[in-house]
Amino acid sequence: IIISHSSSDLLPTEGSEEASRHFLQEIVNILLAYMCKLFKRSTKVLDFHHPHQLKEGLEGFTLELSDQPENLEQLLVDCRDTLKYGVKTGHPRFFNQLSSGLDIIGLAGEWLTSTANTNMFTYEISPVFILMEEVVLRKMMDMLGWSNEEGDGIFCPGGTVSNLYSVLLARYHFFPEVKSRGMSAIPRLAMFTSSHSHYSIQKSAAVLGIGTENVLLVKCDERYVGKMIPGELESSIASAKDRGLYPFYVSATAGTTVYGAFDPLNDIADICERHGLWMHVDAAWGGGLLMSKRHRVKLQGIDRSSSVTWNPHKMMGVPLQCATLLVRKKGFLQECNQLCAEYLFQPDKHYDTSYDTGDKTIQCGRHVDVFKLWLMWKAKGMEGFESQINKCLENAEYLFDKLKNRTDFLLVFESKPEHSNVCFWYLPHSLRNLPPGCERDKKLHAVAPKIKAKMMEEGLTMIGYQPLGNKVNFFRCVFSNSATQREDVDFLLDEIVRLGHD
Ligand code: ABU
Repeated sequence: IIISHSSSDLLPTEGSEEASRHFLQEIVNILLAYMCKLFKRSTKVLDFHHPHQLKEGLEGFTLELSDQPENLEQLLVDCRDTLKYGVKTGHPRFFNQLSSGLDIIGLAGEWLTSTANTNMFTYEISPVFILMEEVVLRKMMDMLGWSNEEGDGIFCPGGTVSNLYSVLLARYHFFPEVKSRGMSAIPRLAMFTSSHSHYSIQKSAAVLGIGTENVLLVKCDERYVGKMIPGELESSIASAKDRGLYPFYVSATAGTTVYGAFDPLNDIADICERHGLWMHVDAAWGGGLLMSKRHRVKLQGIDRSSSVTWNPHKMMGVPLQCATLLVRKKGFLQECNQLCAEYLFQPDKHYDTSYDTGDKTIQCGRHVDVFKLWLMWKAKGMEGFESQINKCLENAEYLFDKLKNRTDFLLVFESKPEHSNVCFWYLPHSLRNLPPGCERDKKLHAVAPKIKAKMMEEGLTMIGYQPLGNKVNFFRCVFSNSATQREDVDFLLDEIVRLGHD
C-alpha cells in the first residue's frame, strides 16, 4: 500500500479511518519486522555510528526538522531508520545493561497505555489504572512479607527517583517540620550506604540539600562479592554521632549494580532497630528474585525494611520504564508529599478521593507504568516470572563455570555469583605471563575499553565494563533477557577472544 497522505489526513479528520488504519498497519509491519530480526542471531546488535555521523545524516535519514509537513511515506521511512540506527537491547547477545529483552505482552501493554494516553494523578481520569496500581503494589508488598495493614507505594520514573523518595520520606519521618521550614530548621543529617551501592543514594543527598559529604560509605567485604560489613556500619554510625551528626537513614542494597551482591539485610535491620534508623532496601535489581523460590532467600530480612525500591523493568523483563517505591508506613507518602492543589484534587468530588493518588508524589503528571506489568503478570503468572528469572541466573552460573576453567580469563571474585552479574578480565597473550601487580594492572586497564570499542564497531554483541575501587577495568556480564541461551554465552567469550587477540 502506498501511503502518500499527510498527518492531517488521519484521525480525527472525518472519513480518515481507512487511511489511519493503513498507516498504523504499516507501522505495525515495520515493528514486527524489527522484532522478528531482533531475535535472530544472524542480526547485528547494533550498527554503530559516531554522534557527528548521525547528526550529519545517513543515507537520507536526517534528524533535522523542517517547516513544511513531511508525507506519511517519509514518516514510515524515518521510523524504519530510527530502529535501524538504534541498539537492539532485546537481542539475545545484548549483555550491556540490567534491563534488556523484549516481552511481547509487555509491549502490547505499552501500546495500550499510549493509546489511552492518560495521567495517573486522579481516579477521575484513570479509574482502571489507579485500581490496577493498587492491586499490583499490594501483590509486591505481600512478597516483601508486609501485612495487609501496612504498606503503600507508587510507580516512579526509575530506581533513582524511587531511592530519592526513600530519603525524602525518612527525613520527613524524623523531621516533619522540614517540609515547611527547610533544612536550616533541622540538625546536620547523616546517611549510610555501602561503597558498592548505586550512586543515586548520593545524588538524593545532593538533591535534598543533605549534601554528599554526609553520605557515609560503609566498607564492603571485598573477598566475598561486595556485601556491606555490618560491623563497619555500626562503627560508622557511632563515629557520625561523635562528630555531632544526626544519623537517620541506611540504604542496604539487594543486588548491587556491578557485582550483584546482596547486603546482609537481617544484620542491617538489627542495627537500624538498635539505633532507631530508617532502613531502606535498594532492590531495584535484586527485587525480582523474590519471584523465585530458589533465590528469594537472598533477600531475607527485607520484610523488616521501612521502604524498598524494586524495578520490574530490570530482572522481570517489563519494558522500560517500570519502577516502584514501596513504603511500609501506610498513608505516609501522602502525608509527606501532599500540597492539596485545589484545581486537581478537589476534596468535594463525588467519589472516594483517596484514589486520587497524585498528591502522594513529587511529580504532578505521571505516566501509566502499571498496565504492562499487570498484563505480563496475568500472562505469565508468578510461575512464568520465576522460570525466566531462574534461567537468567542459570546462564550466569554457566558463564561463571566456564570462566573458572579458563586461563585466558580471570574472575573478579572467586565465589559463585549471587545474582546474574559475572565480572571478569580478559588476559591477552601479552599479559598472561606478567605477575599480578601495578605493571600488569596498568596494561589490563586498557584491555576492556579497546575490546568494547571494536565490539561496538562490529556490532555482533555488547557487554559493559568499568573499574571498581582498586580494581582496574573489568567486564560485567549481566543476564536479564529470557531470550539468551548458552550458545550466546559461548559466542560472547569467543568474540572477546577474537577482538582481544594480540
Ligand atoms: N541503575 C541503572 C542500571 C544501569 C545498568 O544497566 O547498569
